[in-house]
Amino acid sequence: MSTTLPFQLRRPSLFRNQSLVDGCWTEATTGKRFEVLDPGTGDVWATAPDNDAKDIDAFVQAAHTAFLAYRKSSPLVRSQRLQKWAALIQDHKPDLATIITYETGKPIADAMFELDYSVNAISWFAGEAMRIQGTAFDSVVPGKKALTIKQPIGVAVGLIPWNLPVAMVVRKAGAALAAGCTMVLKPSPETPLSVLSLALLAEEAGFEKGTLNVVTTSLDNTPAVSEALCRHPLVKKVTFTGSTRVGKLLAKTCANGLKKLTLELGGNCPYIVFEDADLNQAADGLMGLKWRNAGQACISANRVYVQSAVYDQFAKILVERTSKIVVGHGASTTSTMGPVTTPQSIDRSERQVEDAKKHGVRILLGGKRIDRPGFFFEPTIIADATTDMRITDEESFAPILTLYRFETEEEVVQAANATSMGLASYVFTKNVDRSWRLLDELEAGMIGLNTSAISGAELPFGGTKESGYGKEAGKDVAVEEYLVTKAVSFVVERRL
Ligand SMILES: *[C@@H]1O[C@H](CO)[C@@H](O)[C@H](O)[C@H]1NC(C)=O
Ligand SMILES: *[C@@H]1O[C@H](CO)[C@@H](O)[C@H](O)[C@H]1NC(C)=O
Ligand SMILES: CC(=O)N[C@H]1CO[C@H](CO)[C@@H](O)[C@@H]1O
Repeated sequence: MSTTLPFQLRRPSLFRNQSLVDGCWTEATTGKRFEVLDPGTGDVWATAPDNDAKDIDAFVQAAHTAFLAYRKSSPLVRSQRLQKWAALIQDHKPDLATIITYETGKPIADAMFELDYSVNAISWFAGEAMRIQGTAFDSVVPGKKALTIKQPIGVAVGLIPWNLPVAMVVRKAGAALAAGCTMVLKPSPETPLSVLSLALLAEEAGFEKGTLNVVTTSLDNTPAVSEALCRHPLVKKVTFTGSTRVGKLLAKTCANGLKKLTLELGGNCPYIVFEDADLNQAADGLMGLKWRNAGQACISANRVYVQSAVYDQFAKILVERTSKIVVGHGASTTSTMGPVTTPQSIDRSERQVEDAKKHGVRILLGGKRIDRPGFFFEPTIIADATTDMRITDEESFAPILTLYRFETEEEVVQAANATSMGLASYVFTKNVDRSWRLLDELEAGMIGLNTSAISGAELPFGGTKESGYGKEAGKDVAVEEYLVTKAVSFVVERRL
C-alpha cells in the first residue's frame, strides 16, 4: 500500500483511519490493522484498526457515560445538532462521495444519491427529536389519572452494511440520537472509512464525546466483535442491516439479554408489470432500481414478472436501455455502473448464471465477469426464468435482472409471495381495482405502486417474514425503536 490516498480530498483532514472511542481516535489494543480494497482495481488503498472482542468494553463504557448526560439534553439541542450534522454532510458531499466510491465501488453519482438521501433523513429526524411525547388521560378507575412518559432506552449498537454505509448509519443514528440514545457503530470491514468521516462530522456538529463511537474490525473478527457488543450488559438496543442468516444468529445472541432488536434483512423482491402498465414508466423504475449500486440493495428487484402480452416488448426496452450502461471505475465520470463490492459477489453471480443456464433460460445480455482488475460483472438480463432455479430463492445482490413470464393476476400473486422474504414489492398497472387488491395480497413490508422509489425518511422502512422486524424510518415508529414507555398511575382527589 502506498502512503498517499489514491484521490485528493478538498479537505484532507476529513479522512480518518482510526477508531473513535470517547472522542479519541485510537488503534486496536493489539495494534493490528486490516486492509480496505478498492473494488474498482482490487488494490489495497487504506487500513483501519482491527479491534477484537476485548476492545469492546471501552466503546460501550464511553457510550454509557455519554448517555447519562445526553439522555437529559433538551430535545431542541438534539434537533439543532442533527440539523448541523446534516448541513456538514451537505457541505462535504464531494469528499464523502469520493470515499464511498473507493470503498464500495459505486459511481460518484450513486454515492451522491446516497448522500442526498442521508441529508434528508437526518433533517427529518431532527424534526422528530422535538415531537417525542407521552400522554396524560383519565383512568377507567375513578379517582385515578394515567400517564405515559417516553424515555431513551440506553446505549444502542448499530451494525452497518457495506452497500449503503452512510445512509444506513444515518437511518440508525438519526433515530437513536433524536431519541436521546448514544451509540456504538460497527461498520462493515469493506467500508469503515466513510463511517469514520461521518462520525468526525457528528463531533463537529456538537455531539459530545462518547455520543457516537465507531469500532472498526476485520471480517475475521466481525462475528466475535458483534457478539461481544450484543452481550454487553450496558447495551440496550441492537439494530442490524444485513443477511437473514446473520440476522438469525444475532436474534439468538440478543435473546440471552432480551435486547431490543431491529432487523433489516434480505429482500428477494418481486417487480410485477401488468399488460396495462405504462411500460416506459415500469422500465424507468427498474433501470434505476436494478442497476444502482450494481444491484446491491436489499430492496432491489430480484424477480421481474411480466405479463405475457407485453413480455417481449418489455424485454426489448430493457435490453436497449441496459446496453447503454457504461461499466467502469466508480470515480470515472463516464461510468454509469461500477464493480460489485466483494469478490464473493462475482463468484455467486457466476454460480447463479450457470445454474440458470441449466434450466434453459435465454441470456439476453451479459452473463459473465469482466476480464479486468477489480470485481466487475456484466449487467445481465436473463429471460424465461423458472421457479426452480437458484436465483428465484436466492437474492442475486448483483447486476442480474431476471424475467419471468406470467398469465394471470392470481398466478403472479402466488409466485410473488412464494418466498421466505417479505421486504418490498413493486406493481405497475393502470387498473385501480387491481392496485387495491395487490396492496392487500402481496406479502411485503413496503409496496411501490407505479414507482420503484419506495424509500424515504417519512415512510416506515422494514419487512415482514424473514426480511426481519422493526422499522427504520417513518413518523413515530422509527424513533419509538429507541424509546421505552413508562406508565405512571397516580391517585387524585375524588370529587363528587
Ligand atoms: C492510516 O493510519 C495508519 C496509522 O494510524 C498509517 O500508517 C496509514 O498510512 C494511514 N493511511 C491510510 C490510507 O490508511
Ligand atoms: C399508474 O401510473 C400510470 C402512469 O403514470 C397512471 O396512468 C395510472 O393511473 C397509475 N395507476 C394507478 C392505479 O394509480
Ligand atoms: C393473499 C394471498 O394470496 N396470499 C398468498 C401469497 O402467496 C403465498 C404463497 O404462494 C400464499 O400462501 C398466500 O396465500
